[in-house]
Amino acid sequence: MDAEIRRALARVSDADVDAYERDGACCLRQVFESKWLDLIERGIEHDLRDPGPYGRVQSPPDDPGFFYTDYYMWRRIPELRRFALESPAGAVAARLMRSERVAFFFDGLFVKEPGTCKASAWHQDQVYYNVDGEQALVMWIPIDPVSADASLHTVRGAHRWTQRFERRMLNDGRDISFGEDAGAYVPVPDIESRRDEFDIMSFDMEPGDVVVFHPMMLHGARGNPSATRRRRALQATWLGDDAVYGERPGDVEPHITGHDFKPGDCLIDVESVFPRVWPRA
Ligand SMILES: O=C(O)CCC(=O)C(=O)O
Repeated sequence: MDAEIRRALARVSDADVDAYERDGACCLRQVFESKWLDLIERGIEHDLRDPGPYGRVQSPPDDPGFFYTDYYMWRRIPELRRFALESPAGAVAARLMRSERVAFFFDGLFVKEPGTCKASAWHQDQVYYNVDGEQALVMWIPIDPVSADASLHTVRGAHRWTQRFERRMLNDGRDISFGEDAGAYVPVPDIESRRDEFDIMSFDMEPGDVVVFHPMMLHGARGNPSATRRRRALQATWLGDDAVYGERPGDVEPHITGHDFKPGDCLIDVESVFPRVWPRA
């Protein structure tokens, strides 16, 4: 195992793995060294200059700031492809998921410029895409210092709740479930106006820190109240041994393309769609 991977894995204690399993999320400190943060920053700026087909402005025109998202950047942007395939992130994901093998699924971008009011509504990620199974993991990687108020918020233990919450577009709140199974989704509780009823976790974070969370976790984020500081975060999602194709009613985001999967098919066996990042070749 190379020294860089050893250093990253040394940042993940047994207590972190237990917290991830028990709470559904935890914050790991100083996992990514500056060379990876520089690469991510260059990749993010590349995407902002040259948005991809999934790039979207999420804030309304009268928002004093600017909120932009994108996904599947790794397919177009060499810096983000390199981070996905070559950084120690895959090894860290393997340890947290206790998975023998890890494949990369997709990346996402969440940029909130200073003064942005638009929030990221509370949601679960896994209901948006065709992945079932326990061994999937999301990393939220800010490249700017971010206060707990403006960073990612998760509800402790919500990955074990049985509900699947309604899937809505971030910019206009449109429900994207339809068809006969659409009724399986229930409204997201109004967490913002009843925050003290929920056990909400959030962290002051520095570049290099990462929040890892299970994709069934209920999570969201406020705007960026800072007058001067940008809030740029890369999201990276990884799949482990038990991740299989699952059906969803209506629209999905992101779409899985490049292979005709059937429900129950093991995803990480298909390396042309989900590049294997752990163990290293
Ligand atoms: O950064 C944000 O505002 C939201 C992030 C998020 O929802 C995600 O990573 O799935």
